Amino acid sequence: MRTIGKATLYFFPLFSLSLLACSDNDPLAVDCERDYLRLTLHRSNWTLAAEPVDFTAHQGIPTLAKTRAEASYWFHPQNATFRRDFNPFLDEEEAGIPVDVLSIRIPIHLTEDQLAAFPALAQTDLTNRAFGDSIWVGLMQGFRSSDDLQQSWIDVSQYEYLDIWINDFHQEPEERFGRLHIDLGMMSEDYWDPESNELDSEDRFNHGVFDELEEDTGLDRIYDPGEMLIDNPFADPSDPAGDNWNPEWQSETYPNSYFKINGTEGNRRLDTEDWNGNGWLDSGNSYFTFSVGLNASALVDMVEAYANLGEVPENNKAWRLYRFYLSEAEIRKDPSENPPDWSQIRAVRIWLEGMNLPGIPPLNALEIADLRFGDIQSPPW
Ligand SMILES: [Ca+2]
Ligand SMILES: [Ca+2]
Ligand SMILES: [Ca+2]
Ligand SMILES: [Ca+2]
Repeated sequence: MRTIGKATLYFFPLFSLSLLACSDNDPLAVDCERDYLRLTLHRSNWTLAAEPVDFTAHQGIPTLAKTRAEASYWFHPQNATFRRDFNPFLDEEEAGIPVDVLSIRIPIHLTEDQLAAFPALAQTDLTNRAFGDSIWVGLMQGFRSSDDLQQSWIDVSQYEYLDIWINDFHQEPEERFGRLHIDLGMMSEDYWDPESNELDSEDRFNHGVFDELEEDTGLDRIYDPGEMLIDNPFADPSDPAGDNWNPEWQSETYPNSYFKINGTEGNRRLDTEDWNGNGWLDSGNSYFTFSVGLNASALVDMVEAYANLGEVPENNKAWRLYRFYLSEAEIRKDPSENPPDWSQIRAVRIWLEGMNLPGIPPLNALEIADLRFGDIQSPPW
């Protein structure tokens, strides 16, 4: 290892890492653009994904809107990922520094322990399994500049590729399955109750101001006392719709559950499908798309990196870096829309399909440590 100014270069058996000083998390910050542009993974910037436009046509599945995995949730696991997970050669102090990751959990093929801890998920597990191969799940994020409210896109036209670090907890390559998709461009905002084809927002008076005392109802626009008890594992008589923000809920019986951390009622912020704040529901689709089977070889595979040292990553971690060249992206769009443009990327969606293969350890958790456009290889911090 050698150090040059603020940049530290590591020489690996498999790859080299260069760590630059830029660490700004704002996707629209200009300071980092020269070297890379990192998209924020912060939980609150993401919502469940609206239906990918191409799914039905490409896979012959007629009712995709109904096959999004039920009761999925996403959160930042505490003290579960460390710099050593991405670099076996760090000194002890740096190796133990935590790395924030975004974790998506899908209630499917849950273990007996998990079901015993939280029996309400048993029915959801069955429902998700019953979707068979058509089950999918994902998160999406619309871009909005904090400086210029008129700008609701990012320009990535100067970048060569997109890197993503993922962990699916499958260390054996033959046990890796499922397919990861990343969509970039313009996509429908309609992730909540898409069959109604309406803008769902807590801003019930559509006046552009969030009144926390009057409007923090959740996207159903109903407070607890008026909610109907619905068939949802996270619902109970105190929250009949199961839409409350409640990060501690069930954490005693199911540690690190975070089931209701994404609840929209009582989270003290405006929840809306209207990312770009233009006042209506944008439902058009025109975007670039990448995908990779999770059994494909990765640019960097930390299981291999550790194996070369005669070691195994702890806790079944299987961190891998996949790289997608922008020039190789495919396009998906509605017939009426213009083709997408790398200089105006309005949203990103990450989604999984093919998670349901009985007899193989389940793909029911995916962690993401980094998502960036770049021209350097570097670890996710
Ligand atoms: Ca809607
Ligand atoms: Ca509600
Ligand atoms: Ca509620
Ligand atoms: Ca809210």
